[in-house]
Amino acid sequence: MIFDYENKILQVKLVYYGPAMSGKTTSIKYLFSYFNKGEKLKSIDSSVGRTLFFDFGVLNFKGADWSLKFLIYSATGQDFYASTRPATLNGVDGLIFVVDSRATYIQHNLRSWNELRSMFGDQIYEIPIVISFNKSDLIEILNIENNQFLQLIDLGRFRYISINKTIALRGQGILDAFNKLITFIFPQLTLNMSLTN
Ligand SMILES: Nc1nc2c(ncn2[C@@H]2O[C@H](COP(=O)(O)OP(=O)(O)O)[C@@H](O)[C@H]2O)c(=O)[nH]1
Ligand SMILES: [Mg+2]
Repeated sequence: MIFDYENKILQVKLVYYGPAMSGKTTSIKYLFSYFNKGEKLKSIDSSVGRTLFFDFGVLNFKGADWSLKFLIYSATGQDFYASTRPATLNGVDGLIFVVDSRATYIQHNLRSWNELRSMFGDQIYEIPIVISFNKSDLIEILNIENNQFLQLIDLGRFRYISINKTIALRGQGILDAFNKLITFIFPQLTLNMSLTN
């Protein structure tokens, strides 16, 4: 978090993290289009539509006194580009971990989670995190594998954690997840502030 006292701007860094193809870009695209800022989101895609480096965009909210500037990134799941990830995660204020909820993806989810964990060590327990079980249109209820995932990541150790179901394709749950994360970071904040530029 960066405080710009002169201009009264608080800069906050949020990262959508998770395995390749879990729905990070779809989630961020929905978020930006919801705030009518679709054109502000930059995605660097390959010819097959995967995010090669990251998505990046800025959302500005004008408060009564201070303004909030959210820098929003997604971190790629591709192993080949693993070296771009630590820079993206540097100084992060909150994470949305996007899980592919389908049972057969548990290993992908766990591998991505362990990667994340290895970059933060025990510091991860201090970072506000929302876990989004995405593609929940493709499952009936949270399955055994999803529950296994939650057990393996040791939920009880986190200071701020929330479990959320999303269907990024339809925008379902995306705003809730975002609001939850913001509330963890700023417990006093009500996000009915108006958007600027
Ligand atoms: N059925 C379904 N498909 C989704 C959902 N979210 C994303 N997808 C699809 O999953 C694929 C990967 O999504 P993308 O956002 O590019 O994943 P990323 O690699 O994590 O950025 C795309 O074909 C999306 O349309 C969802 O909630 N349900
Ligand atoms: Mg992507």
